[in-house]
Amino acid sequence: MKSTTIGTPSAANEAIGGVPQFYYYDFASKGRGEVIRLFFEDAGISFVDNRFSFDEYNNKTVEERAAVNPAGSLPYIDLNGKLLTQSYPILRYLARQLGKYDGKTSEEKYFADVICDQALDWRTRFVDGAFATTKEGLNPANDSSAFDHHKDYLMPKYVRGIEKHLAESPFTKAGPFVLGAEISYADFVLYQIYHDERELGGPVTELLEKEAPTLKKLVEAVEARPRIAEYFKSDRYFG
Ligand SMILES: N[C@@H](CCC(=O)N[C@@H](CS)C(=O)NCC(=O)O)C(=O)O
Repeated sequence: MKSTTIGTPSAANEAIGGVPQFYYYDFASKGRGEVIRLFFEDAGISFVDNRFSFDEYNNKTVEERAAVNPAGSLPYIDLNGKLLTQSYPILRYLARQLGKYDGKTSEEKYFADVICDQALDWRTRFVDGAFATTKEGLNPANDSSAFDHHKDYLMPKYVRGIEKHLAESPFTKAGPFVLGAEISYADFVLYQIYHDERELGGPVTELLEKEAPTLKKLVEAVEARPRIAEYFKSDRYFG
């Protein structure tokens, strides 16, 4: 496992209760875990980035995995002995500890959750297309037909649905983010599935250009966040 300390402890670390030990696959800058890294970067949270190679994690026993996460999956966080699991609940928890990134009213929180859920469905389909989860663990799929179907039908279906939702929302209309001028955790979730589609060769950028102007604006606004732009240029970012 590779372990790297990122950043220096800040007021944001104090607000969340320390410097998190973060555990995920060594999957460049992709995947569910990367959403949490983006959040850490944007919020100025120092963390220890622990990266398992696929073989290392796949070779762990069920008991070893369940000892830190009952679901046996990655990512998870150890925050001074407190184990946090499930990527989107982790984001919401951290957002609430910080008192930002989560919307202020019930209406705002609801809309961030609505968009997060659709991005979650999109990612599940993406992973089902591009990877195989078997008793040997998580590995790239050895047959490309499921990913072809994903790129041709499922990915455009999710992009069009999310675009419609965003374009019709009074919050996103004020833009550029899901909840308007202030970024929320849902923006990182949405950004990262776009990023991973793009990096794995899906025609998502062209689709955003032609059919999803609201989502395109949101993606550009995430990339323009000063700390995120700095991160993408740094040697911490692996594509
Ligand atoms: N709902 C979970 C899903 C986690 C998940 O499926 N993680 C994948 C990697 S992105 C994994 O660990 N797969 C292997 C497994 O579940 O055994 C979350 O968001 O954290």
